Amino acid sequence: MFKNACVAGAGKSGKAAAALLIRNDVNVTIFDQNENLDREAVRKDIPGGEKVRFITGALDAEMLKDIDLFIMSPGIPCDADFVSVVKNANIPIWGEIELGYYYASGIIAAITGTNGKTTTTTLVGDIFKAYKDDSIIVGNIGIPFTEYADKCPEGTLVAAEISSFQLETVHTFRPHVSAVLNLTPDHLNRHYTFDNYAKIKFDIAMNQTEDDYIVLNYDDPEVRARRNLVPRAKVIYFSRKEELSEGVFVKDGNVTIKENENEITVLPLSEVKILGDHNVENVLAATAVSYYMGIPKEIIRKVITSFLGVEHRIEYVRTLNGVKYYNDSKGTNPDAAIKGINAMPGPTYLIGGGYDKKSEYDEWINAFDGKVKKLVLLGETKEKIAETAKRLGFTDIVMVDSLKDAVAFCFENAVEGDNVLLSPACASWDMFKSYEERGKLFKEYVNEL
Ligand code: UMA
Repeated sequence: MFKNACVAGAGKSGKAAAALLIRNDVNVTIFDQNENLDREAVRKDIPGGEKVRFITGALDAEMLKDIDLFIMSPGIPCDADFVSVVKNANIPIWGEIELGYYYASGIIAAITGTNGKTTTTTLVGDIFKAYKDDSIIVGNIGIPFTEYADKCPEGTLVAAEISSFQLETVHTFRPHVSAVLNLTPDHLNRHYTFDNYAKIKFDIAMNQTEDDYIVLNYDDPEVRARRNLVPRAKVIYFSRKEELSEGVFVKDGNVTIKENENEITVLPLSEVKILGDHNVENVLAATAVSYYMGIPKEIIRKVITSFLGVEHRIEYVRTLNGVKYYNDSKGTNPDAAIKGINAMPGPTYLIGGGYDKKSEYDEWINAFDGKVKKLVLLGETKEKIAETAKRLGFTDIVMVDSLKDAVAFCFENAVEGDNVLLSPACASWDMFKSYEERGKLFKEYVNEL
């Protein structure tokens, strides 16, 4: 048992971790590199927070005296300068997911991949809730695992969205069913190489045993090529394009499970309301994860066919003067943004740009496919995206200083039949707290027009 823990990062993840530790009689110190951290505001957000000790700015060995556990928030890179101080003091370093797992008694389905995590996790969580109403949806989706981990009764079904950042600091975390939905380059400023990023994603399976399952995308060559990174779990493939000898796929327009020569028809794709090929993949993955978590197919069908999608993912906002506005703020990397533009039915004013994750934008721009009337750019990456676009022969570009200006420009110029899509291909952290804040502001500006 731990006595004195230090939690690095006073965001959502750190505050929930601190609260769980306090509930379990552990003394908590919060460390945050932001010297101007509003300690009182943080205290208020944590039940029992009046007891929390704070360290801000830099960390030294003396400050860690008596600390026997160090919790890292996902946004802090594992090679941050202060981490060597913690390592030299021989203090175990866990992430918030590992901490939640240590205190949890649920059965976990953990979903990772570059894109589709939020939609798939929401679908899986909704299916769990329809089966057992005390089920929970947690993780990178914006609800820390530690908020619920130690409060759940034995056997609670947990749908967890897990990011590569969170997987860097798990040690014993063992989901019963895991999933890697797809792999395209993302977060390379943190993970340096695509191969390194992909390996971290497969760490979701590192503690799974022969009794567990991992759901993998058969159609994604980068995922399939890494099948050997799964040490023990049984691999269940899903495919949108091929009928598999075993796994989950589309046959005669139906989502179908094939297991030990048995074919089970789950639902007709024609009844699915969320649009696009990427959503067919999310439906197949959610079916596979839920089925191997033991949920009956009738429940899987009922939930999937009534699902209308998640906020900030190609979310319809309103129609004004015949122009349709869509919020795809969760398009935080080029691959996700390609899905956004692919889903547009016609000419589009595309708002892009944001925090620089060292991504390349060529494939995104090549996917414009004659649909983009104007590319409206803002944020840290606007010059880089503009240079790439011009090199590829796309010159219909406008630079703006704010999201509000971007919305105003689109409103003034778009004509009946056009679409306005916020799908930035970048994270939000240069100008906003989160992609949620960016998406909410976009909707606010659009609704004020
Ligand atoms: N901080 C430091 N040093 C750093 C970085 C941050 O001290 O180097 C401090 C900041 O001053 C701040 C706190 O840490 O006080 C912020 O911590 P955080 O960045 O981990 O953010 P949280 O609010 O705790 O949110 C985190 C996840 N954020 C990140 O991974 C960046 C949220 O994922 C997640 O929903 C939440 O925990 C609950 O689990 C967001 C995300 O953008 C949605 N994820 C990335 C993505 O989806 O691409 C991976």
